[in-house]
Amino acid sequence: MLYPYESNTREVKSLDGIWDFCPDAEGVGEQERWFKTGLPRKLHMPVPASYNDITTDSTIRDLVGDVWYERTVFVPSTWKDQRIVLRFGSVTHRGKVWVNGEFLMAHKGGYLPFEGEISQRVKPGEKIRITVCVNNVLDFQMLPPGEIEILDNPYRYEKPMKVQRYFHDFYNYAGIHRPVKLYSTPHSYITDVSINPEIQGADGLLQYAVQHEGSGSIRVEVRDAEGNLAAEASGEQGCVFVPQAHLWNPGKPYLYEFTTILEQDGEVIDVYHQKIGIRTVKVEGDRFFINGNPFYFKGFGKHEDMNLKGKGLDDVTCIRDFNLMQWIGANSFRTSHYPYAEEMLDWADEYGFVVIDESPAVGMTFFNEDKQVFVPERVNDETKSFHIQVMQDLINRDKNHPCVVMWSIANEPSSWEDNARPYFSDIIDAVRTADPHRPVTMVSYAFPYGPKKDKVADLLDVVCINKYYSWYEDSGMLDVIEYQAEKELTLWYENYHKPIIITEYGADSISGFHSVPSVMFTEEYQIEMVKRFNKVFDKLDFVIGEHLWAFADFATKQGTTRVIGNKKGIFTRERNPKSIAFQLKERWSHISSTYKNA
Ligand code: BDP
Repeated sequence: MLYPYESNTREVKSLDGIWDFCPDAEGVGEQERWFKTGLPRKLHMPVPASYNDITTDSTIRDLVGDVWYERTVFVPSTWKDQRIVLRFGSVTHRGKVWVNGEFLMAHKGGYLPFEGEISQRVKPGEKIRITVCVNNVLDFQMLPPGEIEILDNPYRYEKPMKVQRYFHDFYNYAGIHRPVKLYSTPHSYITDVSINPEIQGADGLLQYAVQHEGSGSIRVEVRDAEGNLAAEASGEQGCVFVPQAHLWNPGKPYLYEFTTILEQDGEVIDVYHQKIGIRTVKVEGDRFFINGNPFYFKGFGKHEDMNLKGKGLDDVTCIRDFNLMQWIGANSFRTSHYPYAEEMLDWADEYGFVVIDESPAVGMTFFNEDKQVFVPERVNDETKSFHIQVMQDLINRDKNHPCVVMWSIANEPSSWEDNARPYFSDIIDAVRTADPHRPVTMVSYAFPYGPKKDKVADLLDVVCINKYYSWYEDSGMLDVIEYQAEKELTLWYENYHKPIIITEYGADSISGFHSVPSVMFTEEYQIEMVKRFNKVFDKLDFVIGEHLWAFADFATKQGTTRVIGNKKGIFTRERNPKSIAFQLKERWSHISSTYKNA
């Protein structure tokens, strides 16, 4: 799905701002036709943002079920004879949308965009009422999965209580998380553009394919960063040859503008501009190559997470994060554990950050041998079809971003279960069909068996491992790290002969907690742990990357192991450095992006 960028044939109106909001814990809104009557209660709710931390009402923060948003806006009077589209960047986890009381569309899945045409329902120059019902329930057919439990033990509860259980370690924020846009296109319009770059000597070759509605012919233009025409071609698909191409390199990005033009009888009908980069990715032997150079991943697993805004897209945090990642000398991050906002990937393209783009398949494990996940009553064929759909939508959304170098199909599933293999092998096949050009990975924890019982790793291009020696296992015993890390990573390599990225390692540290000798939760323990892991990475040639867990502290559900959230951040939730940040900055200043260049 194309991002709604403006052009001289397309206009965009932002619907971000304060919407009316009404909780509906009992789920009566649809039956009572709130989309016709208007919301019975009108609280103020900013969009984009999670609704959880905005009010002071715990029944809103902890609500399991529906909430409603509503807003009236003018459709610009200049949009006569235009196709008009309403688009949501993400609604977490399910959204239903009505326009002027009439049902428009429904979407499942909290981290990808959806849109609907409303040209036939609205009149330019008039006001429209948009009503959205948002549902935050997680079940085993959703990504991430979850389970509703009814607590009805009369000895403990006065009346039955509904609670949302989930098995991932970040707060189940919900709401309209990403920008809402109304946009116009001509009635004949460009629907999709796919671009795959190749490098031939000093030149770039862009294989492209365009889809459009309505008649007309296609022409494409490629302009350099100064706006000079670098190449052009005609036809719905073909190759554009860019002589003496500037490459998009990690830390040294160069972006071209790729313009797609739909014309008829010499008249321009529709124009779509997007930025693209010329770069290649390939995994060969023990190396991950970007533009033919071996790449070493230095960076983080991140979260979309901020005080008050929760998972709402926040430009301030977004740009601050890129500045901090540059300051510390990182070159990459993983969109743990779900697809991030499209705007964030645009910035990664601009800043030259390399991205591992992850699906929302997280928490598909109980870390327990006896309780299986991949069984008909839990993660089943219906989940798999949805998972495949999510991967296809994700690839379709992000395929043209040079920053995206690899797809991650899941984080820490029970990959030792027999049924995990057919499940993930179908997903991997679907990903490879949708994008034959990028490698595929899955992030493993491999609890409790290491590589021996893993049923999926041999199907992947890169093995990604999360490890917490001296934290969750052997807590407080820093001395075990080097022995255990070297042993287990070597075992993974000997089993699969694939390059390995450590996609998570880290310790909670509460900013301001200190001790000598170090103890868990102090800033010193976090530093010592990381140093010991690093010694092993430096020794093992097949380790091609290190991503700390996590970039910043973040919110989680409440529990005895979390003190107001997960504190494994290298930065605090407010984006200030902990002591470990200076240690990493020093280390990474000596490690180039092509470190371990064989
Ligand atoms: C890993 C998970 C990550 C958690 C982390 C932790 O991938 O989502 O936040 O553990 O416990 O296993 O800090």
